[in-house]
Amino acid sequence: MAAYVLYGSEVSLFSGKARAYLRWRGVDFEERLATRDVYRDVILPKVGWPVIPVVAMPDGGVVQDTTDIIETIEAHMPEGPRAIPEGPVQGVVSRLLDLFADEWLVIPAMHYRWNYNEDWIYGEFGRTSAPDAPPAEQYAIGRKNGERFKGAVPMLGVSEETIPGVEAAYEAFLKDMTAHLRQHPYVLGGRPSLGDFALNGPLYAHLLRDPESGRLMERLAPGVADYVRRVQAGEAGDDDLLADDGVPHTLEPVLSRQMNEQMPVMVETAALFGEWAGAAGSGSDVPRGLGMIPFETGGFEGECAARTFPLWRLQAVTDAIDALDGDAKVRLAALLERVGGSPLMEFRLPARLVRRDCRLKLA
Ligand SMILES: N[C@@H](CCC(=O)N[C@@H](CS)C(=O)NCC(=O)O)C(=O)O
Repeated sequence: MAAYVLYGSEVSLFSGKARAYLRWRGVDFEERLATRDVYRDVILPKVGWPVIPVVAMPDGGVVQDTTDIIETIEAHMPEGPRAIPEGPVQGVVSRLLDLFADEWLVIPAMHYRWNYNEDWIYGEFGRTSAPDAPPAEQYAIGRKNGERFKGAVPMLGVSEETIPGVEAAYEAFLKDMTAHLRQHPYVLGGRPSLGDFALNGPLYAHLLRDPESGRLMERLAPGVADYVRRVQAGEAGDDDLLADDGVPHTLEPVLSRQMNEQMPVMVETAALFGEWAGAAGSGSDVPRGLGMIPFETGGFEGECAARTFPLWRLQAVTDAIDALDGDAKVRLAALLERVGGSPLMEFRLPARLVRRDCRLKLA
């Protein structure tokens, strides 16, 4: 029996991130499909709410949340290359990409899935949930399960007004990544690291594997499609990360888009979180959303939910910035200035978050 079990599915964005990491790290794991029986017998009793991926550890404990999974396994396996770079500026950039991939590229990932692949994905959801049921029953089950996810699409800000912007921003991202990958096989140089696993979430399960989305990626950015496959396969890479804690210049357009588009949403969400936290006691469960806020993507304006989970990833970024010494701080400040992210050097959440029992809470 394998030491670790990944409960997940091929259709799941975050399972793809965890799987790519586990393969790259050479972790002794097996993947079990998150069927309805697995939700009932494992996920709900151990995690408390229906979510994947979940990793069962050798000691019987479970970890939910991909970045926690990566951090926990890294701590269990002290030998070998680190997923989270030891170079301090590379570490901050990795945390930024983790935030961007998980919580911003989820917008095109969900848009293309639900607006171009809807019927197909119902079948996939059904095959995951009830692998032994006949196709018509699977489709019906998939439709029912899929409603919860489809309902998240407008919350992410995808609407008639914003769809042209969502698509323009995604296509611009593909262009920037194509240019980057011509110079470097991975985001930070010659081998994968956290940012690559994070990008593999939206880019693999939704944007490459969903048929219509995959056709688009193959047509517009075959180099990105190849990269997504390499990272998903757990490829080791032939070289190390860039020397001297360097960050490739070709990554800067991606970081610029994050600063222009995602950071204003983070700042607005943080302000609402501050208001909420002012009236909530320590240890309170943080609501998943705090109302609707304006946002902009690809030059189009709309509204999206002020989702709180991204603040948890943002806190990891600012914690990494707080841990920098003088020289690294100067180097990061110069990079952030070039990408329009200088305010991040000073910006901090109005209250701290913790994650306990697989839930986000006020510290
Ligand atoms: N931050 C979590 C996100 C996990 C997540 O959103 N998983 C999706 C499937 S890819 C899910 O099960 N969502 C259910 C929900 O959020 O209610 C992680 O990194 O693991």
